[in-house]
Amino acid sequence: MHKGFIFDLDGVIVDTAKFHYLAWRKLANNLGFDITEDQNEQLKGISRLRSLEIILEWGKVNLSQDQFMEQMALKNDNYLSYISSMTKKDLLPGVSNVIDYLSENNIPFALGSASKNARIILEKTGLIQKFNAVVDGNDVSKAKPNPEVFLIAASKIKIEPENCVVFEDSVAGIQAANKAEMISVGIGEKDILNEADFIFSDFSEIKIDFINQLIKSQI
Ligand code: B16
Ligand code: MG
Repeated sequence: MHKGFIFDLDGVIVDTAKFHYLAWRKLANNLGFDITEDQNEQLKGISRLRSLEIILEWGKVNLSQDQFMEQMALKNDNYLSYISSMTKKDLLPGVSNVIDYLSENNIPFALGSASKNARIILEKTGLIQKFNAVVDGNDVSKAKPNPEVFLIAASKIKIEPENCVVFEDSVAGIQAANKAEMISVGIGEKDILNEADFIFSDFSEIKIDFINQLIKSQI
């Protein structure tokens, strides 16, 4: 039985959540309100468009369609300026060990991210060539917690969903993986990601032994 792995991007491979937060906060502040880190938690894994809708609800701000599109583009320009200087030094601790191990052992793995900027980040961090497939916000019509992004990723690496393992930092992403009947591995805080099958605070806690047990279906 062959196993495949699917990585979320923001918060799993790179810590871009902080840049999303800075850019959303700037937008909110310009519209006359603020957003907290707890609120930002609810935006993890959520698409850009849906995130802006939620933020405007929080701030009780109504925008015309044109203003909405303008604010969304401004947010992305700010976000792109924050990520412009990223390099492989920005990979989160321990993640490249796991990626290299899978790659060296010919275990298929894909990216499954809500971000439309995923390819830029994979290029900047030197990972784009290593992934067998990249599925991002440009490829999906239904956002996490809908499992679409992970199901497309599984089909691209030709592995049955129940044989896929998903690494995710967001509640919506863990729910998406569970709905797809994949094994969900939460990267982050235990009390937030309690729906995951396994939880680690980051990849440096994940031993190659654990990866091997997953590959051999021993856990
Ligand atoms: P973009 P992931 C998600 O990426 C982020 O967690 C979420 O905060 C962001 O709004 C979304 O991507 C869209 O990102 O604006 O770059 O298209 O965690 O699914 O890799
Ligand atoms: Mg994420």
